Amino acid sequence: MSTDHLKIQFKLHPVPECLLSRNPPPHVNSIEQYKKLYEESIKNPTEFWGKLANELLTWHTPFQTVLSGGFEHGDVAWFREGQLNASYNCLDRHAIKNPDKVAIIYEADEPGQGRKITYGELLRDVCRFANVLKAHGVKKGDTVSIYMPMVPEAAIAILACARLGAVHSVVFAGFSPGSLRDRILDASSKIVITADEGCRGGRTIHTKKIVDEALLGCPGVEHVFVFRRTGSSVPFSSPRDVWWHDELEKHRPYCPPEIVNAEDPLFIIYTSGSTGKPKGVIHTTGGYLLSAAATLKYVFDYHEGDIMGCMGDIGWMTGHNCIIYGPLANGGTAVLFESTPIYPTPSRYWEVVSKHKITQFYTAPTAIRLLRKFGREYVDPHDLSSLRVIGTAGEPINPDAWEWYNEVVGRNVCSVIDTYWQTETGSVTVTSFPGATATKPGSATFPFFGIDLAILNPDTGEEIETTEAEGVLAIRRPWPSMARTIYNNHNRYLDTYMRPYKGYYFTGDGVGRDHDGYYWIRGRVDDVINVSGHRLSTSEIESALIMHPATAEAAAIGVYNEIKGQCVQAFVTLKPNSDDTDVKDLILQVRKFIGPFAAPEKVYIVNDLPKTRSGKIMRRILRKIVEGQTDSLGDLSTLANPNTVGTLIEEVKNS
Ligand code: 6R9
Repeated sequence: MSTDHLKIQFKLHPVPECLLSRNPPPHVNSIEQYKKLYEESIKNPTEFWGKLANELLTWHTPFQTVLSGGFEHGDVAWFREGQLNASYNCLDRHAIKNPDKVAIIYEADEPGQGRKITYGELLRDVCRFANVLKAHGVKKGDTVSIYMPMVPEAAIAILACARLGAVHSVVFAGFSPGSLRDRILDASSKIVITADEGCRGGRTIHTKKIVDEALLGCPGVEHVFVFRRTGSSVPFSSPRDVWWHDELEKHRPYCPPEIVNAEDPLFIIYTSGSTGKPKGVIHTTGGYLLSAAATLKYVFDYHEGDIMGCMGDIGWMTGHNCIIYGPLANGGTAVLFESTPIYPTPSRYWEVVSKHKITQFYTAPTAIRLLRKFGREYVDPHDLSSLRVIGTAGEPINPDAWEWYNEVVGRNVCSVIDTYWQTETGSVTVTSFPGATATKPGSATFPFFGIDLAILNPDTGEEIETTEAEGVLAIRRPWPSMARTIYNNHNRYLDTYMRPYKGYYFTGDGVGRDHDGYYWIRGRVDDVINVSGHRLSTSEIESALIMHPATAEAAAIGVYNEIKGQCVQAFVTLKPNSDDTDVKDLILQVRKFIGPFAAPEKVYIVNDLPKTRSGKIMRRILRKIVEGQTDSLGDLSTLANPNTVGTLIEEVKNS
């Protein structure tokens, strides 16, 4: 692959002087220190992670073996003899010393309606709810599905599961009944935790109704705990349904933590892959918690008194890590934000920053692009002087959006961090360090501690060893928070991550490395579409479209979109006598089956789809046609029906 484009000189932003002269200084305060620590983490991982695990976590039983196992069989185990409890690490040890310190700042959808929850209160509520779950039969190893709006009770539910050693499976509350059903069934949860309704951006979401619809297909669910968020009357079927507040009152606010093994699962989180149904990624207690704690400390340069403002949803990996486990494991304070960046106005984020004196602010590039469109007049009037580190995750950030974020939000005195990671990596994988790395807008820069990156030639699987390189991104050795398996499908885990390139973990992303060794994440090389940082697979969308009675065949593609990064577009061929099918119905089909965020922006009804002789739809061709690049369609020789291309170009033009 050509690497000429890597020679372009990008503007280098040094670490802002004011950050280096702070007292206390950043945890990593020079590039030399980063290099030294990184080298230690690679040369001597046992010592490096062993030391950090004892520094950042409290163990009930000490571990003796730091790492065993490897990629080949997927039998990686970190801290194997060690025993601990995640909720003890996130709550008790801080609440004992500092019960009045604020753990969670709840910023409700309507400004002014939130509240603050101290470590003492959070511990009591978590214990109470853990006792509720226990009284309903939940025990170590059971799975519990959580489908909740962004309210503190979601955090309480998560930590109550962790307290009992039960495995939580949080499902993003934007998913449809069908998607929720699939995730409850796959996880075999007998318990679901939800709310009557949700509030987001001034709109009401009928959460309980969605759950009820999902549960029509889940006969194994025994109890649904319903938190009252709005108080509206909602369908309620006793004895299956139980009110959160009624139960809570019955129980004592202390519950001893269940001590689990470091390798016992802490949670399942579902994510999309290139094929098949969503994967239930498993994260374990010791390794995951250590990396979550280390990310907050080093990547966000967390110090005592800081306020972490992660705008992501707890239903995604970012929320698990940067709202719950990372901040709380460090005894820090996290903001839990229920609303959107533009409700009630596009100033909302900045009002929240100045109101709560947020020090670390974290969001997705899509939000930055959106707010940039509204203009700096929504940012400028607000006091953002508390900010020190501003970050993004979830998708590549365009250099323009980066510069705007740095100048308008960061006022050139903050560190801007572009953090690359995945649900499967469990914690940040490529990132700059606020006090150490000179940044190049659009580059996630360098690997985090212990992450041994390799760039592979996608065709041969050989490692490209030159500094300048372009290929696919892989990781050479295990790190503590890597996913250990896919729930009930270890073979799929090996097939997806370990087998594509023997000896490596395969990320599924394309990457470049420039002459200075900076990494540039290019995006997915598989059939994963990234809409506003939400991962979707082409096959999920196609399956939804095919369920429509008029659809014969469907193909979904990701197309460049200025705000969302990518949006979904789809091509559909119809069954005979279905010519009166309304495109709106097809779009609705996807909204209904997956969720509103997955709805295609456009559906083209066409005569035929371009296919290889073996019957594979060539989505690459569809993408080029939609993007107007019809003169660079590439090799069409494998097409079974080359004539379709001309017809498709016309059909897209005329639609
Ligand atoms: C944490 C999270 C993972 C995929 C990943 C990649 C893309 C994430 C990125 C980025 C470029 C960044 N991605 N961060 N691409 N720069 N800083 O987002 O997890 O939802 O599993 O998505 O997102 O393509 O493979 P997840």
